Amino acid sequence: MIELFSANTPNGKKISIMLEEIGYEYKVTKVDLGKGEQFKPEFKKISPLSKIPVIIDHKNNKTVFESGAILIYLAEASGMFYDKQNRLEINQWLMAQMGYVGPMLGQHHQFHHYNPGKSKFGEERFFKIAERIYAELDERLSNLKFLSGNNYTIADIATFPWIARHEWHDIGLANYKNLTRWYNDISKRDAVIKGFSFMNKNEVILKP
Ligand SMILES: N[C@@H](CCC(=O)N[C@@H](CS)C(=O)NCC(=O)O)C(=O)O
Repeated sequence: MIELFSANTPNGKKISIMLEEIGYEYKVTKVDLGKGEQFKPEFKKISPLSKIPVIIDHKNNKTVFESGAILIYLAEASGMFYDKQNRLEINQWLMAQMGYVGPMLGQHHQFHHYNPGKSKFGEERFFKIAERIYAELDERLSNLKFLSGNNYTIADIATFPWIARHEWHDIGLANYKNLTRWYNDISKRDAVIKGFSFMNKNEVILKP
């Protein structure tokens, strides 16, 4: 049994989606970030940087933090969504999500969605970067079904919950037809629908 320490954020949703996709039994332990629960000493023991998500694999007595590392761990354990023949490609797109797509869109959320009017520079900078990310992903998907090739992988699972915040981004997802096709294909998956609403059963995936 996997215990998932999480919150209802894109990084949190990556792991609930993956757990649904691989059909593992799991239990969610909510970490209230607003209340600062991530800084509690007992949580820091399993998450040295005080961040969600974290998993404990109780069967193997293993703890894993960092969403990319968790996805790799679960993909290796289940043998799913991390094809050995295509690992170099999958790793690149997974790392691009971890080091670029997620952190940049996260900053865009901070300046554009949560704190508009506080920093013109920040708003403009991250709006432009977010636009660039949409265009780059759209281009990548112009002749590929998924980010790492023609199969759905952990790179797509990592990226999807970030694009699912498209309403906050105000970029106009529908204008990016390849990215929209990818988004709609993933949105229809039962495991994605279930994993996406892991903390709020009424939460729906917004259409482009
Ligand atoms: N690189 C980390 C980022 C995780 C992350 O930023 N988590 C946020 C929520 S989405 C968090 O726990 N923030 C609380 C804090 O930093 O105090 C991962 O992908 O796991």
